[in-house]
Amino acid sequence: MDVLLGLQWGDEGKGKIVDVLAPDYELVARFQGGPNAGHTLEFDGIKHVLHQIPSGIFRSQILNIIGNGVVLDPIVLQKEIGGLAKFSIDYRKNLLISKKATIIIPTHKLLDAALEQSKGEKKIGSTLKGIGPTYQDKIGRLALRVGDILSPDFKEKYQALVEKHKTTLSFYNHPLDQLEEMEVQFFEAIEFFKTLNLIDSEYVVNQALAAEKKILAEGAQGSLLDIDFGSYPFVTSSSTMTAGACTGLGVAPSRIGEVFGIFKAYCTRVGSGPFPTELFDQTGEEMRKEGNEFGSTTGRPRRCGWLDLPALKYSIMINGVTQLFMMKADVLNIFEEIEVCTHYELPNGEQIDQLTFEVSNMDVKPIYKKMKGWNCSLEDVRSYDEFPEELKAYVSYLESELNVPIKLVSVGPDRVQTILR
Ligand code: 2SA
Ligand code: MG
Repeated sequence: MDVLLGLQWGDEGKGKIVDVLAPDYELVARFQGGPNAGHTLEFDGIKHVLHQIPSGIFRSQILNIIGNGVVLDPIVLQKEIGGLAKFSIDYRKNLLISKKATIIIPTHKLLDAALEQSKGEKKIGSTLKGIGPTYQDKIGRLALRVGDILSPDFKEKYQALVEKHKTTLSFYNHPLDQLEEMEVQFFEAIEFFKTLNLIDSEYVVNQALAAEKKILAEGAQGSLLDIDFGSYPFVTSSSTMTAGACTGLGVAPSRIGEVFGIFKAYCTRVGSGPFPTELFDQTGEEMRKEGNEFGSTTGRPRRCGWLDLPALKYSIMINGVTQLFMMKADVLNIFEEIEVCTHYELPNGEQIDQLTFEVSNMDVKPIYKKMKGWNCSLEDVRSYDEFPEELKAYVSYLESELNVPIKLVSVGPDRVQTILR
């Protein structure tokens, strides 16, 4: 099984790459996260954003699996499937959902909002999709799972959990007036959910591996948002790294093949938390505009900054990345000079290139290497040979620093603007 991951804070362009790689695979599986994800695919002049459904869904020969590690919102799923109607996709055949995936219930979303509000200035900047509270219940051994919806006492189990949530919500003085309407939608969605293909996905995945079928595990969010290795507490609540693909699908570590690490030629982040190379000036503003950096789930403007090598090296290390894919190089076309952060300077003047515990908890000053920009359009570039010298120099420099080959450079949103090396 190959794994595809974002190496930064999400939005690296994973959706586009899954779409490019998909023809080589028979199965595409999501292993963590849920409706907080926004994977954008563009083809035949159509732009489509997927949240919970794996990005292989537009290819009829691919089986798409939502694995046990995912937290699933039935209301969002019903809407998402509804949005696929115009593509005539046989989702009852091509979309399989693990009975062991966890269900997001309406009060999880209220709790997400209540917890964020209670944090004031220190809020995580969550997508308010109920991700944190749902994973909390999963680890706390309280959650409802997809398989539970088929049991006759589902409503009682649901009600017991809601009562617990209500106690917490009342502690935070959080209003419950939307709950009734949300519950009507939720139970409607549950009826629809029952008609879907609910399976024990670990068997399907391992049988496919035994039959030498090619599987692609599609990560969501990014390594710097990982619950263990991200900039805690400003992280998401799942394991966004290669190891998460093992637990989130029930696949042994020895079955992992290639690990594709996706990164943008610069950095973005939505939500709060440290971001050493963040630009607060005109340059950052231009990056956001040129890269159309707005959240695909929430529409929030993304924070923008130069590429951060210590962070990228860290993500490559914890994931065992074997191939790098660099996205959105064309966004840097507008700059005469490009900067890359090579080290962080600590308040005591020391320079380091590691993401230590301390670094995530203090203001560090990025030390930059300046490089000449290519400062021209890449629109018609179709091969590496046609790259301007400055872009070739950028790619070679990164490769020499990262010690992993950059196998693909994306120079635009279209499939043909994806250059293999
Ligand atoms: P959550 O909702 O509990 O997972 O939020 C916790 C942190 O994780 C960040 N996060 C994301 N960062 C980038 N992209 C994400 N998906 C959407 C997108 C986000 C959007 O593709 O654009 O539309 O705003 C994503 N999901 C979670 C989040 O910002 C918090 O910092
Ligand atoms: Mg996204």
